[in-house]
Amino acid sequence: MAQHGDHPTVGGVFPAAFLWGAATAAYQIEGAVREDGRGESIWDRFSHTPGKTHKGDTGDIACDHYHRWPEDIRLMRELNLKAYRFSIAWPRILPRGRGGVNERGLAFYDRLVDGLLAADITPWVTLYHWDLPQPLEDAGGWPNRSTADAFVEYVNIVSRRLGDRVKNWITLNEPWCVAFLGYLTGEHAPGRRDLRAALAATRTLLAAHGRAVPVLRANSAGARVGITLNLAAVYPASDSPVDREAAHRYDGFFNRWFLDPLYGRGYPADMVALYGDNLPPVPAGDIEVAAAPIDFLGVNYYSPSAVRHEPSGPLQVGVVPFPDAEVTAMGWPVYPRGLFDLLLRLHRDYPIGALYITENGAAYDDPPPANGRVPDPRRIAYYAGHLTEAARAIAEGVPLHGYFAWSLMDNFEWAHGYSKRFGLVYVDYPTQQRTIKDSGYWYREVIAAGRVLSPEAVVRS
Ligand code: IFM
Repeated sequence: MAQHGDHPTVGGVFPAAFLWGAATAAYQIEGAVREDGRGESIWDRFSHTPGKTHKGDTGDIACDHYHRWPEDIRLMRELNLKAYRFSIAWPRILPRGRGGVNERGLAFYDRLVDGLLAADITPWVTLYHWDLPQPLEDAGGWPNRSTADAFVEYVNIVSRRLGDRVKNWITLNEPWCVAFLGYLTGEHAPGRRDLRAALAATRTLLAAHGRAVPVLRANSAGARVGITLNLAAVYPASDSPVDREAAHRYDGFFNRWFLDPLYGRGYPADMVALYGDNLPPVPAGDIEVAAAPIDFLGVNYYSPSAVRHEPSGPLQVGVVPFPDAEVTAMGWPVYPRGLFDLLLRLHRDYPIGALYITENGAAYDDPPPANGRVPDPRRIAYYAGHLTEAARAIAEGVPLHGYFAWSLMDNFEWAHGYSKRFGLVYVDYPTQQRTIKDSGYWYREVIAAGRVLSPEAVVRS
């Protein structure tokens, strides 16, 4: 059998302590939505509303991870993962959103965490990956400030229970998506379309994050606490001053709106002016709360954005096709250099300290397994390209300490349902059979070698 040593390094080399992992999220994989006392989430409601998801797909069964987690941990071991990032389903813990703790929900995550630790895999827990309890949405959702109080209560309960064993905490996953896809474009649950509500949601999310940080520190000795943002690598479509200004506004909308408050600068003045009356007043103290010191920033990066000035719309920006880039099955341009540019920019512009790539990956139309194999060369190329750029950023001095592939396995891709496959592991949904794709075998060798190997380094056992 070929060993990884036989394969040439095509990209960079990673430090020995670099953390290698893969990520998932509760609603995307767990299924068992009505089991053991779990309450309804906004994604249950949304996906069961006709017309909201591809073919009406729901997370009712998903990857049945709620029952198959021991097998999934075995897969993680086979992939050589050192860390696993997963999220806790708030409605399993507090079915009504607040009050009335569901012991069986906590017990599930107890089992999962213990299973991971027994397998020598470090748990990285995301506390909110989009499955708000529906009763909290009925009470106003994220635009309502009291949702921050509810989040802090929930974080307190989870971290008191798991904080002795979980030491890496991510408060929120991609608050931009929560606020703008959930409350402005309506593509995601709860499907509202209201700029004022979306901006109010960002305000609550940042306060919720900041207030959760000391709670996590109090309940989990030695905890390392961070937040995960989906950040855009923004490029002006041309060198014209108007396109450059449009790119700056888009950066404000996507990146600075979260980064500036998190790192103590408050909301960016240009965006505050642009949003005008649509921005609800920011309560006194919120700016300080949002800037609670954190230990790392999680970065989710998939693709770049080329932006030009467009006269219509509140932001006056238009996203145009990225030049000369192939696209994934999501239609997202592949541009690994964007990851390098983004990491360097973060390191240069903000006092961030440690960075982790908490998601990176690609959906492709994989063939079903044949003879136990799923060849996915384009995904391997995607990973190789992005890891090469990550290594280059480290060589330039960026304190990047780890990388989580998205995703461990194919799963419920939100409004796209099961039509998009991001996994290192193929899931045949009717049988729930899992098959490690070639990219999974390749990633395993990369982890063992600590360097980016050629695509031929697919060692199957
Ligand atoms: O599947 C999602 C994940 O839940 C959040 N980040 C982007 C991924 C791919 O769209």
